[in-house]
Amino acid sequence: MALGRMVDGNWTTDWNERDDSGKFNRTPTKFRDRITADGSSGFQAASGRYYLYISLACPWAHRTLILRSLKGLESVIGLSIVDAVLSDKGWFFSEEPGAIPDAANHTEYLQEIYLKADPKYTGRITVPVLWDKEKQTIVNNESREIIQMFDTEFNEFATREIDLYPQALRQRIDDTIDKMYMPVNNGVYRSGFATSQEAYEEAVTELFQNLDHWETVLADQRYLCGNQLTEADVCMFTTLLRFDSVYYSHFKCNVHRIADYPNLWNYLKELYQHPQIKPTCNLDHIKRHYYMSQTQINPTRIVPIGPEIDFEAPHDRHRFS
Ligand SMILES: N[C@@H](CCC(=O)N[C@@H](CS)C(=O)NCC(=O)O)C(=O)O
Repeated sequence: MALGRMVDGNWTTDWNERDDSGKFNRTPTKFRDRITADGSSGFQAASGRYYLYISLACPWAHRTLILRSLKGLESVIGLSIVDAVLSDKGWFFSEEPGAIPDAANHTEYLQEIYLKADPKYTGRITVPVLWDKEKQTIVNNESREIIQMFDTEFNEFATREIDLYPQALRQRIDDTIDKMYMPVNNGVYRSGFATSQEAYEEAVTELFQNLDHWETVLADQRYLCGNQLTEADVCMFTTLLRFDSVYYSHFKCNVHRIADYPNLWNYLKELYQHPQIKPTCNLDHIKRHYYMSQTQINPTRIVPIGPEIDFEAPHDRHRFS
């Protein structure tokens, strides 16, 4: 089992996103079209037209599942969930618990979707993927853009009234997501995928400086951008959820646990217990994915039993209401 990518439509396992100093450099995603409510982009919001491919393990894909759930778009946007563990041809569909086969294209491997969209595709085969059944192509494979489309362009179809990108807070939400991306969301990967001591230490130091910062922010307000849940919280949540079970040990992000930060920990429990978020969380897929797929980090593929974490324990965030 090795991480792979496509080069001109051919699968190769010579995966390498590190520079000479051992730093992990994430390659930008390639499909960046936009669905709009009025259709001016060529992709009009509609019910039944779009289909989402995700992994329950992946923090980026998890963001999109949460938005689909919070907005109540379950019957509007179709869903397939890949097997937790990567195969030697990347993500694949299975019928293991939690997984959902590909009902839109009936493929076996996610790479087939990328090749349908672009037979000469070069790049990684990542989730999330938002597929357009009408144009038979990938609209977008960048989580941050997908959550925004679900949030702002599907209001005609949403069955729950919630706005996680309110006009008055947009600049603040964008700045917050930008600010946490490198040190936190990507920071855990920069730490875990580093291949030099210097690159690792730089990433981990920045990560914990940033967690310390958000800990103080959450001492004074309920959510990252004030007292209202926004897209920024969804982006932070999916990283925090995986932290103590995976990033702390597998990615060596072990200066502190999230459970050691009173505000971050209570904030994490509050979000986990949200009735539309909890059903999207699957710690079994999360743990098996990282420990069994990233064999360059964990060659034995043994999945640790612990730690025991009680996400259901009472939280104290009501103090802000
Ligand atoms: N920038 C992308 C990142 C997506 C991403 O890296 N997904 C990972 C899983 S966490 C993936 O699919 N990796 C499989 C691979 O690279 O082979 C986003 O935010 O959507």
